[in-house]
Amino acid sequence: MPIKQECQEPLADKIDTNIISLSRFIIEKQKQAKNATGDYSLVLNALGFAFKFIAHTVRRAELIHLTGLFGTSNATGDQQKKLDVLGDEIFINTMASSNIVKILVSEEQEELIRFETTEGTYAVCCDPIDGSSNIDAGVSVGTIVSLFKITSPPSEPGCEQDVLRSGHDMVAACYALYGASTHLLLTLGDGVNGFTLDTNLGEFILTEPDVRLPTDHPKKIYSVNEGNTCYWDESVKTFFDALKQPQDEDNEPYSARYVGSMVADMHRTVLYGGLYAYPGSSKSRNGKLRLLYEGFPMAFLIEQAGGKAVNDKGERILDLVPTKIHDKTSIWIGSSRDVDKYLKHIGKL
Ligand code: FDP
Repeated sequence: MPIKQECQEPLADKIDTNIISLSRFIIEKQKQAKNATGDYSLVLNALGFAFKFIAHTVRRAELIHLTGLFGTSNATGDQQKKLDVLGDEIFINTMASSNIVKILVSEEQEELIRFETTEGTYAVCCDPIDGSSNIDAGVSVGTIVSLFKITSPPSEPGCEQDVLRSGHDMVAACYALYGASTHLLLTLGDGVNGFTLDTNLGEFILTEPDVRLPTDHPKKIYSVNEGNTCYWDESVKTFFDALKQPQDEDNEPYSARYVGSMVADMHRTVLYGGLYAYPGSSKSRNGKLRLLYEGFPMAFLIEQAGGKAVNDKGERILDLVPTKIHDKTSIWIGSSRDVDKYLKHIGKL
């Protein structure tokens, strides 16, 4: 049957029938882990489902009247959008039904949520819809998550101490970016892997294995809200002024890029390299970003991809320990070369 054979060859060339879905990736990781109980896989699968649900909702937001304000403020004082509230609800229900998550910290909830579970051994900290002030303009938003294993027995009720821990205690971190496609960047502490949501298959597919920040991207980028310049310390102002001048390495100044949606700015930083910063200012000494569900997970991902993350004082973000669940941190994060420039500027290198 020569005709059949002619069809098969080109098709086999184009379509990869041995793709790695997020579910397969998780199962393979579980097989590699000694004494795995399957709990970790359950919680990662629950997160994957929450991202798919939010992606689906964000895509339809305008059609189902989910744009605009909800009319309330969240735990951190920001005006809540309708999508913020829905994203939060999706997270609460998905984590509760996993039966393996004991504690949820959400940007949208003042107090941590304790789930009724006898098997819960994980704490999830999340910003369900980060960058939500951009939603109505159709700009990419994202979800950011840090995951901790709880050390107290499942029978004991969860408490704040289960998450008020050093960033080194995280067992996983990830973000989902709802852009032209939905991307998921995940670290389990052994590198970073990137997945893209195939909406027809309903699966995240591994598209960027072993992500590393580039060291040779043609553009050097800094990313910061320069509208805050008048509130910055002199040292921050002089640092960014210097980046706008030709640099020693190539005689070219840096380019500025700022979406104002942290996940979008970080995804660009992962792909193109560069420096993202949200420094402290006279308005807010610790900047704006939250340590538990913005600073920690982004620092874990960036370090695992070969970069660095520090605060204004040059302290490593992962060394910090929050004292309250919604603590803020200043942040300088991205390519090692660029974070090192800041560390040299403040005399810490
Ligand atoms: P948003 O308030 O829209 O949710 O931490 C939240 C965040 O967005 C980040 O995603 C974003 O990078 C930052 O705030 C933007 O803050 P500015 O508007 O002050 O630049």
